[in-house]
Amino acid sequence: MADFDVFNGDADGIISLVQLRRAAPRPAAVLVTGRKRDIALLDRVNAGTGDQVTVLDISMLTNGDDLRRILDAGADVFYADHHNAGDIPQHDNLTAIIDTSPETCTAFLINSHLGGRYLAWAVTAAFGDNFPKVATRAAEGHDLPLEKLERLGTLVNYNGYGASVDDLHFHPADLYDYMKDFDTPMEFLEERDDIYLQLNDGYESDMAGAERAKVIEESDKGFIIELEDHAGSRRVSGVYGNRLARDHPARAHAILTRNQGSYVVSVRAPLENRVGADELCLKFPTGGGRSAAAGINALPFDRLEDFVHAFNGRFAG
Ligand SMILES: [Mn+2]
Repeated sequence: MADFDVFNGDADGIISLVQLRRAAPRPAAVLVTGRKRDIALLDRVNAGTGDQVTVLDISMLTNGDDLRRILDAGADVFYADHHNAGDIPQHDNLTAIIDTSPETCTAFLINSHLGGRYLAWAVTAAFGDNFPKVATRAAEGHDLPLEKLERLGTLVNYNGYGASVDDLHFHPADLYDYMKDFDTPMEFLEERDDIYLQLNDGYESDMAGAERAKVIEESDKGFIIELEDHAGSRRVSGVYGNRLARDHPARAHAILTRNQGSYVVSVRAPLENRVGADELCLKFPTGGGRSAAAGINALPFDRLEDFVHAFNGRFAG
């Protein structure tokens, strides 16, 4: 009998698991995670009868074949997510909490599942996943240090971005390991400020680099930039996109970063109307995501013009 904890390596994925394992520890679980964009995680799981597989914050659409394989092999699966799920298999061994509404994230699905026991963690994750309104609303009346939680969520989310795990400050499994021992993010911040400071220093210097980006397209409806070609840009692109989105809520954003002969593209729909990002990205091979935030893993250089055209068609038209 084995346990597998499979989770996205961003703030939402890591903190969803922190909450679940505070409530129900599984110390021997095999941790399966990676960068934020490594979402085809279930293909690494070989589970069968008697095994328990927990899957958090990765699309069931992407992982559907492996989910069916694991269910057919007899394992029990608990699956919580807010990405496009496709057809949810009907199976006695599957418990699925799927909600693709643009106003929730996986950590809040887990928060509800646990009756709000670790709300401060869920609030941190929601900030990290760029749901500031959800986070603030849920925190009302709870006397939480919102600025600190927002910063921590942002930093943990930032840590998930990179072209490979080598780009990251911490492997997401390690970051989970450091956080899982604390009932609240406030306790974590108090005990492990070494981790906080390392992330914060990296973030500050990477963000300073992003300010020097090359502007490809700029209007009051949309903004496309290309970051400089180095690891810091690959780490900061998603978080920088979130900041631009918040500073310019009526505008859609696309951030391009060069990686091994193509662009990694990160798209944010306007905060004021959080739809269309997935629709745009799905027009290109290796594209995917949610209506509010989506991406393309490898956009060939010679498709840049097509992309700018499609972006304008979707958001600036
Ligand atoms: Mn998420």
